Amino acid sequence: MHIRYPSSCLTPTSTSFSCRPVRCLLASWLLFAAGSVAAQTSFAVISDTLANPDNEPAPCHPVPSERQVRWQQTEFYAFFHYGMNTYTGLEWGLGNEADSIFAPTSAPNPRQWLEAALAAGMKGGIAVAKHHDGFCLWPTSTTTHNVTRAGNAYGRATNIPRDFAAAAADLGMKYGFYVSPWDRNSAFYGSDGYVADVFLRQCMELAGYGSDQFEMWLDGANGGSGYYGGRDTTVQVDASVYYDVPNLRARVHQLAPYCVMWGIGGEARWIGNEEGWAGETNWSMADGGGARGSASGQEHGWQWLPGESDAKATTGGWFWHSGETMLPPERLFQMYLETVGRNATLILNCPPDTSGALPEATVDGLQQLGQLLRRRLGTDLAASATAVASVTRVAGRGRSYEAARMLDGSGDTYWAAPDAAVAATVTLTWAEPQTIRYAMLMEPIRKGQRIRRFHLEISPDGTSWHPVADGVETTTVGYKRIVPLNGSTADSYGSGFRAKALRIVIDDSRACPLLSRVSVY
Ligand code: FUL
Repeated sequence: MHIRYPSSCLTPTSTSFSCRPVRCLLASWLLFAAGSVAAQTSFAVISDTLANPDNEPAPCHPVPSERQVRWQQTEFYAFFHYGMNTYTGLEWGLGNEADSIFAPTSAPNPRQWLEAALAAGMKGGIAVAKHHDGFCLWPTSTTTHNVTRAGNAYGRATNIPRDFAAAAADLGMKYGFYVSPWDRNSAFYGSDGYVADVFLRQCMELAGYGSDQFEMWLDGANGGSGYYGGRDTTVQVDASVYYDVPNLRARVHQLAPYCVMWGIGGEARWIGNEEGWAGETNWSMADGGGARGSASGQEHGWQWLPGESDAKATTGGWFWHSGETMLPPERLFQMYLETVGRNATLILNCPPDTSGALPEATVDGLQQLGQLLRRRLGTDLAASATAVASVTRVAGRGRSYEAARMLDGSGDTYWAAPDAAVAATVTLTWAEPQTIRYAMLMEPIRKGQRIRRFHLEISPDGTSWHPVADGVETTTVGYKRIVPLNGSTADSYGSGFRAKALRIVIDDSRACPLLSRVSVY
């Protein structure tokens, strides 16, 4: 048997079979004593000895925090840019806007925003609570530049964080807030007082709107010209130290333990473009710099820093502008494939208009997107297939790793190869040929991101094989990878392929490969 030992996943805390000298000696002795045919059985014996009764594979570091795992599971969510700019037509307010300009023509309706997002298949949303202009969409104690001094009664009764959190809870959706570190209104911006007495307190007030929020967006746009309480000047800060991020993160997490601090918060990274695409190769690791952005991450990055792709669903800016239209559902579907389908999350911006609600065309467009997603990715043909793997890890006492674990609908169970394998093949076979268009793969990321190269093959009859997904960079998998079998995300529906079987060939992995789910559509 040809054994290749993975090098990058062995850790001091590893409790499974590993290359550390003592374990290797013990393993060799056991293998010798039991004879070569008992090699796999002796894994179970060893793992009992080493207090790994489930024979779990060792994590391949770095690994995500529980907070980052839950965040990644949100996958697809909405971005709602609404605020002072909605009423000035600007994208970046200067900070000198009179409070009275904020005057919604009816009561802002975050529930309507989230209902539309839900119809598109999104699992949550992030609402702007304060943009760079500094106007706060809740009655904050940190500045008078807030809704309590708005231009009409609808404005003065507005409390976006309160109503957004309540609507999300009602609809079973996740929620979070965008709070701009850069504040072009604040007289204190640039001083330590701004960080401690304004910005930190604003974040704490927002965290207080719900301990279950999943993300706080801490934008990377920082410093420049502004009103700054009448100073009308330019203020530059060094964002890497100015905001006292470690303290900010710790304080917010006391109130909202599963709230990922995005961007300068250092727990998730900008994907590096605002066009709705991630790299086909996309590692969830990087060497820091969450706000700087990277479409592909870094295989050898020291930190778990997963990518989020922010994109606009409309033709205008982030805020609503008269005359803008929705992008076609096909284009949004393509964005979905190129972000969620490439190990990133997608935050799709849908701006409410001056009434405080999403325009009808946006609601319609989101509904059509939801229909496309359901029609194309809603029926998992893998459910009626049988799965066989070329190699399978020996079961532990309370956990098994056979290929069927990829099809059981649970993200917690997974197929696993033995420690010594970094390549393997998994084959799905149907009783009758199926028409298939996409393959979806998921790694159980709690164990780290492992697969570095794979390819896909189909068989019309179960005996002859040919490659599919021509031209697709089938490298990383990560939390989720969706591969269009005709090779195109732009024209991915097509007539499909008739297949009696689909073979996933894992060519190389940082550590023994694991798959928690395979779906076929
Ligand atoms: C950027 C901001 O400057 C834009 O106005 C917008 O909010 C976008 C999502 O992030 O950095």
